[in-house]
Amino acid sequence: ANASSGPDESGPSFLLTEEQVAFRELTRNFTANEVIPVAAKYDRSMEYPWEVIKKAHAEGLVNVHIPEEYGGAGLSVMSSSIVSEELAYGCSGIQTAIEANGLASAPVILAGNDDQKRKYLGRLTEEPLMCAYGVSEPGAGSDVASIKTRATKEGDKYVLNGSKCWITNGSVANWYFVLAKTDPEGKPSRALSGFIVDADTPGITVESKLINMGQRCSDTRIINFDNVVVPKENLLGKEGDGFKIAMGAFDITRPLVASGAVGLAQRALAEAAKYAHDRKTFGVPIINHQAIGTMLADMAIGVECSRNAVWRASLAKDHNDPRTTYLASIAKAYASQTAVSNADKCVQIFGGAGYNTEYPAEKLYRDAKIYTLYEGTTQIQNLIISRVVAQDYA
Ligand code: CS8
Ligand code: FAD
Repeated sequence: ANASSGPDESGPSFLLTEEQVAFRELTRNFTANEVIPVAAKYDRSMEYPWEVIKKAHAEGLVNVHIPEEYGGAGLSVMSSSIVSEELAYGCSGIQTAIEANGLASAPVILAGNDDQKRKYLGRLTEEPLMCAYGVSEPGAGSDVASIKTRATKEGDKYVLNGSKCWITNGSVANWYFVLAKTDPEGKPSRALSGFIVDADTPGITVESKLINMGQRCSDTRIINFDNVVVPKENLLGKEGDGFKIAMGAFDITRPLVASGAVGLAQRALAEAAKYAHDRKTFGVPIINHQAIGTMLADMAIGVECSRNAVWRASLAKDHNDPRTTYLASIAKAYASQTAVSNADKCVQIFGGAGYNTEYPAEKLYRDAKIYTLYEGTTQIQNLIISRVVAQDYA
């Protein structure tokens, strides 16, 4: 019913194409049948969701924005955002594990040469292999330019030394995107380079799983690089391009992380509304109490506005809009706040049951918080947005 042939000359349209509706239905069914039934189990065991990922890979729901010539679905950011939202509706931990592949492959899509793309993207589409994006370090998260990992050129190789922290898919990755300093004396944004590093290279050690508040089946690790030799063929772009490559990846993935937050926010609304129909107090279903209705209305407003912001940012990236970074930050900041707020209201509407593991509310509450932290904290999104505002009105 929501299908159309796409945007036309009449201007902006929120109608989805037939292909987008089909992807939404495919993912929605997959989520209902394969994700929702196992989400609580994986949350409790904190086990990596390999079985779900293998099935998602077989359905074509992993690596969706890898170009078709390298075996991917070649979806636009806009279409990918629909897939991310639907998966996160079922379990944002599983969706994060899946989308971390999208994040790690983004620098290769943006800056890789044909050989690098064929080898490393092709591999991901042929079989269910994971990859990881290694930028953050124990001493540097928000301030990317201050990372310490060193890549020293020795003949036709680079030697990497340092540690990366909080790396999603860290222990299951087949290869890593690693940002490292190649010119310690250079201007911060030209001092870094991006590398593709095979995970089985000698000198790499992966520490034990970090135990997080939520999204507990997602695998987050510290990775150490001790004299890790990387052939120069694995340098992405040119020396000094790394900072811009790493930032460019976020233009694709911040809208996709934000769409995950929308999925979670929508799930919180759905669970709260269903419970509010069933639960009676003072002789009526609690949905009839105006105070509950107002909370549900606020949750719905949050979902719709966040999704609009995500679609706006996604389309901006797809159309090379120069304000993409700014719009991606707006979507990320707003949708993550909505996820936290909706999860909080969901727990509130469930009353005591919201605090208990028998219902999905408490998991949503724990899972939501990360959205304000990873892929750039809310304060960093605000920094990016405020710099543009300052320039606009200078
Ligand atoms: O440091 C930047 C920043 O974004 N910090 C946040 C870091 C972050 O988001 N980390 C996330 C890590 S990954 C993660 O969390 C994974 S979550 C788990 C997986 C989930 C599933 C997907 C900053 C604070 C915004 C900027 O820092 P500054 O040091 O102030 O640099 P700038 O002066 O802004 O920029 C320096 C040069 O870089 C250019 N630039 C900036 N942004 C971009 C983009 N594209 C291309 N180039 C960019 N977006 C900028 O123009 C400057 O260029 P110059 O030529 O030097 O003038
Ligand atoms: P800090 O940078 O130390 O920030 C601390 C506080 O100061 C925050 O509130 C921050 O907003 C605030 N702050 C910092 N600078 C400013 C400023 N200029 N103005 C105002 N406030 C400021 N990274 C990867 O590279 N790859 C991954 O796959 C990955 N996955 C992750 C998964 C999880 C579960 C987590 C928790 C993190 C992950 N990260 C990953 C790292 C994540 O991107 C960082 O944690 C995040 O960018 C914040 O960095 P930090 O933790 O070092 O906090």
